[in-house]
Amino acid sequence: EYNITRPKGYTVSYHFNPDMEPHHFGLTHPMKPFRLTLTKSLVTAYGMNFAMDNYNTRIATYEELNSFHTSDYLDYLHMAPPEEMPRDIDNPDKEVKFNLGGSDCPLFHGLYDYCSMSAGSSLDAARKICNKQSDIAIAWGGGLHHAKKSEASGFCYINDIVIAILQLLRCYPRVLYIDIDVHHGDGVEEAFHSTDRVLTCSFHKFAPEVFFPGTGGLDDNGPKSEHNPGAHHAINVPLNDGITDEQYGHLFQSVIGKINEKFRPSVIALQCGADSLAGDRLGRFNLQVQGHGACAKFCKTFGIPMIMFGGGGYTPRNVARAWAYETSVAIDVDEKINKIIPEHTPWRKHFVQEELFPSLEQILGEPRANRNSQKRLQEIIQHVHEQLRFVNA
Ligand code: ZLS
Ligand code: CA
Ligand code: ZN
Repeated sequence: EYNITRPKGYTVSYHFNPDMEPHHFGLTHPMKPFRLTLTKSLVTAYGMNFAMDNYNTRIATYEELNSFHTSDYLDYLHMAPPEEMPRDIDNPDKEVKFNLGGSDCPLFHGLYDYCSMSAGSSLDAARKICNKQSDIAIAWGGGLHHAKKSEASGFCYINDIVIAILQLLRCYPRVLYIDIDVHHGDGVEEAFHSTDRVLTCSFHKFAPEVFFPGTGGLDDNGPKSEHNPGAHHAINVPLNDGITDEQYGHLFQSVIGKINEKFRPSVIALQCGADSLAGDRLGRFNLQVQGHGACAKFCKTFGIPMIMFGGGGYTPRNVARAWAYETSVAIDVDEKINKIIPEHTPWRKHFVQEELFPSLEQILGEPRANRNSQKRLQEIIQHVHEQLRFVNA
């Protein structure tokens, strides 16, 4: 309908597992797997599927999960019965193993399958990049950046990103990991803190004590020891509430532009957590779909292969719009879609009829007060540029 055709000269693949959607973290839990189906529907509604290779992904095997996670942890994740949940509530003192079964990382029916599906999508995407069948591979079901090798954390049980990057490292010398989720990408940063073959860079809201996970300060650049090749290969961009498209875009381009110059990555892994959008249930920023998508657009200008993962995102209709828009960036039809997506959403008609608001060009809702001064943002850029003096490809 919108005349969406394949991009010229490169291939984009979309990796999706429809069986993730029926999984539930619990009624009140902010993580809603149906946002993945919502995204896929929007992508298909615009005909974008005709411009990509579409794969229904397989589940990751135990051995594949074991490439990062310990057997102890995986065995417990596999066996832990959700039936134990009521007992936990009766006995709040009962120890929670591997941080499983609390309110952030509940045990639910089919948990292990759900995790294997998420990791399977990301791993399939990485393999397509490795064997050059794809130049941009999209896995919105992945992006679960907090999981540690023996611990669940912040809605994340299996770190599909780490597993996918380990796959990329088999075929490429250097991987640049970029994380635009509103939370710090601590699990990925930690997993690669002793190698100079992966440089991680997270942009996030930073307020230790009050905002999860509390790590990722400006001076956190990886363990600084003489013998650690990974020193200086963690870059963190700590931000305050209310940052705008304009500020974020400037920051992103100067930080990532410089990293690209110094580190010379062979491939990019971009975590597109959509909780950095305005109006997110957990987030604090004021990014619009266009500003969020501009990050993917800028990364694409480097002309190297790229995986795009999902991640956070707790206002499902906005998550779907952002990831559908970013899919359009990948296949180079964002100019066409740009005009359509922001205004033409399945909810527009309803909202207009109800006269709730006349246009969906902007994510509506009370914008948050912007607590990011130009001076502070300039200091951040300065610090990052200084850090990068120690990084050489
Ligand atoms: O990056 O802030 C925390 C930890 C707590 C406070 C909340 N309580 C429930 C547990 C202890 C210190 N956790 C964060 C985790 C954020 C994870 C982001 C993941 C990602 O986007 C990648 C996917 C947090 N923030 C908000 C909540 N948890 C939260 C909000 C509402 C609820 C409902 C379900 C559960 C309990 C009530 C819950 C958690
Ligand atoms: Ca982040
Ligand atoms: Zn997040």
